[in-house]
Amino acid sequence: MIKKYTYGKPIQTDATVIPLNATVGMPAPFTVTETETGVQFAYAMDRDDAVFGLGEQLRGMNKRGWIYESWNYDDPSITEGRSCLYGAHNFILIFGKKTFGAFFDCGGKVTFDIGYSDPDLLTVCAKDVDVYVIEGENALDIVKKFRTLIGPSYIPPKWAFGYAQSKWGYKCEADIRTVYEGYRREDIPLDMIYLDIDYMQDYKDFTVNVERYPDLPALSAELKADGVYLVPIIDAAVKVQAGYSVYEEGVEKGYFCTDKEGEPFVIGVWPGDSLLPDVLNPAARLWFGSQYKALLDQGIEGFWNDMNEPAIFYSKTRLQSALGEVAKAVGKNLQVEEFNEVTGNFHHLANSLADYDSFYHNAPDGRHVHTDAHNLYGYNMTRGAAEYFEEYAPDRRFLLFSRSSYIGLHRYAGIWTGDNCSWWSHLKHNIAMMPGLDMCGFLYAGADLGGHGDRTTEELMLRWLAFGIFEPLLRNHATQGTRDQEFYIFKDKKAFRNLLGIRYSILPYLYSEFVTCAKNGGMLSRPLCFDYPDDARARTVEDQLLIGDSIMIAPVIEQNARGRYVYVPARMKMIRMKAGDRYTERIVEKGEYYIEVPLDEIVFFLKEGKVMPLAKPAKNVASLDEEHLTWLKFISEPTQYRICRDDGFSKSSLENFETVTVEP
Ligand code: MIG
Repeated sequence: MIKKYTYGKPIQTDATVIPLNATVGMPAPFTVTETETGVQFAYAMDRDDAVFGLGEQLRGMNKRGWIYESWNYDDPSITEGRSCLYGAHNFILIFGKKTFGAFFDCGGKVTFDIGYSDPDLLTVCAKDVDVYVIEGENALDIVKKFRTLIGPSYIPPKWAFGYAQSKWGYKCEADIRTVYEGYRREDIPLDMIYLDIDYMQDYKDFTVNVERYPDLPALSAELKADGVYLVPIIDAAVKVQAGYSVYEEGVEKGYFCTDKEGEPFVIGVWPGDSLLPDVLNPAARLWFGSQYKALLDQGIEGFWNDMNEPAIFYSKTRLQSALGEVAKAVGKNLQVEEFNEVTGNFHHLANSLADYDSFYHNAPDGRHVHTDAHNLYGYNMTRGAAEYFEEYAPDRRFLLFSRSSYIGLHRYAGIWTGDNCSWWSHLKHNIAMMPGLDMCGFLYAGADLGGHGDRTTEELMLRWLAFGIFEPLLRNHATQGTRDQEFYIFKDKKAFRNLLGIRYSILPYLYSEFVTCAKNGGMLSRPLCFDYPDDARARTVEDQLLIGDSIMIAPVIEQNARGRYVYVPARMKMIRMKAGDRYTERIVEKGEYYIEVPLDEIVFFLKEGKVMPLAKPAKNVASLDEEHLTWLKFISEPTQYRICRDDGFSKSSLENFETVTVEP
């Protein structure tokens, strides 16, 4: 049962796909009060209630005990004390005495105080918002109802489930070849190499620097023939430069965001002075999407969209005024207060509210100041590309994912979770974030494996990989200037080869489960309590996950650990894998165990009554042999499994499932 309530005049977000009439009255079980800035929804939590959801957010799986903001933000240092990240996923699931879901559909800022101000009180504050209260039989049923409301999830081509190497710092064709050859030389699987902003000419979207990449189509074709795809980045802002067609055409058509007076609003990001395409205007959105053709025509089939919160280093106007203030101080003997004032001009240039308050969108439902539609920007930038791909090749699936997002984007693309660090705490955070993302429809998702900022270690890489092989988006990415973290540079290459090989062995399972969940609103990763709701202990487990219908994982997330304690909520079969075709199994009863997990092994648990297909390890998705599958099984009677037999590329073949009966 879903009920909708409307407060104020919400902006059209297109988050939902099923039209509902608003109900009059209280959105029980919330109580509502008007505040100076909008409306507050309150719910008194029971002592043992857990609160899940919020997708890409900070802290644990259970969100209780902190205050969160939905305000898409380019955060170069993700630490525990913060309140917002790159996405706004305003769905929460209260799990406990009363289990129910709520979605706060609003393009602007929303605050979730989940036991921060008062440990037992949940409050949500917003302005101009549609609230959906969702009831159902149990947690998963509520999630499924919500997902029906917001529509099915994006499904990328199958090769996007392979392993990807990325780094900001690969500058030219030779660098790409080094990576490709490194993986091939050490016989470590590889499906994708990413191109960061250095492939562009002067950071101009949809251009290629031909000195660095003399023949991108040839390079792309050559690598693709060996199953390796090139995936370039696209930034949100467009460089201001005479003669640059995207800039000139956009200005001529009035497709960029404007200031109060209707003049293009100039910001500074990587290309220097730049303009933001007005992606809330459907015509401008599709026009921006159609620019991807320049790269599609060169054989590119996948993209990652960056800087689309939108991130702003500075606005031209405010930078000029800051520089003016500094100029006035030149040669002066400044008192401390004056010094603070002068330098303060520079402290808040990036991503400032003053700037977000200064430009406008021409949306179908009117002209909006950006602040009110802020969280919809990255969503619509990415949607534009997806809408164009549909025109370009209607039945073809392209790889597309975004940094910034809002619920609704999940129908068009995936996301990655932004600039994490090579910290053990961020590995743990990665695990905690996955179920929230799944609840909100973002199934094709993942974090920068090994960490984006700071210095990784071989041990952290291996442990992160041992978790990452269960995540749909498996990409090793790091920022410029950090220690190299390509797998082939580490000492124990065999360990990387074997662990990553297991990803390909479990791919028939992961992929079938993914496609099923994307279509029917299921969750690929779930907190333990979703499957074991009456188990009080299961509700507190923050570092184990159920993955798909058959298995549970318990990754090692501590430095120098030889293993870890695992809570087994029911009788299961423990699988210890050295490689996809080399493993041992042992039945474990419900309880807590210390499990040894060497760095070059993966341990996971098969639920009783379930089976799981296994393929032989492969060097990439293209060469995966899915005809000769073996089965992991913990069954006493013949058991059916639905395996996806699509062609990996088309939308129409996604209907092809084969039901296999596995004998005990
Ligand atoms: O201001 O393109 O999150 O993955 O490597 C930084 C350079 C811009 C941020 C992305 C990161 C990417 C980087 N980008």
